Amino acid sequence: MAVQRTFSIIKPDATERNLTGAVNAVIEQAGLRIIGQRRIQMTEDQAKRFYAVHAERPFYGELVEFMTSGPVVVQVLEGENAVAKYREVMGATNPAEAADGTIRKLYAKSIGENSVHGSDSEENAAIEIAQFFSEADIAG
Ligand code: RTP
Ligand code: MG
Repeated sequence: MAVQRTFSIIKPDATERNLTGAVNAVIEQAGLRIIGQRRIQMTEDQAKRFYAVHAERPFYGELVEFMTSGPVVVQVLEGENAVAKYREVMGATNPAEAADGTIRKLYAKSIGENSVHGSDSEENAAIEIAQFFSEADIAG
């Protein structure tokens, strides 16, 4: 399996509860390396563009409002099979369905306020990383 990159966001419900380090500990214990990281306040335009794929979904407005409600930490993760590995480490979208030990089982508040984002494919990972990082801000 090849070394891949994936894109991660520690969402506002987690930064608000001072859980950045706790989330990063789970990521690193899973063998993923944090090779880029920045704390930002997402603008409405950034959040709308990032979640454009969900524009027609009923929760889109709520999602954009949530993602701009406080600071987020955007990250580039690297490791063997990183895209699928991080999805596994995050757990199911709905924390009630997330497996024990996953970030969402440990920390998510609800299906909307679910602490982390992770890319769902290698192609989307590249697009999402490019939205928030230049190569100069990534060091593997
Ligand atoms: P993500 O994109 O954030 O990594 O999460 P995901 O793939 O597990 O879930 P996705 O279907 O892509 O949904 C994106 C985010 O929208 C919010 N959501 N709210 N209220 C709802 O029913 C609902 N469903 C989804 C969550 O914040 C989810 O992570
Ligand atoms: Mg998704």
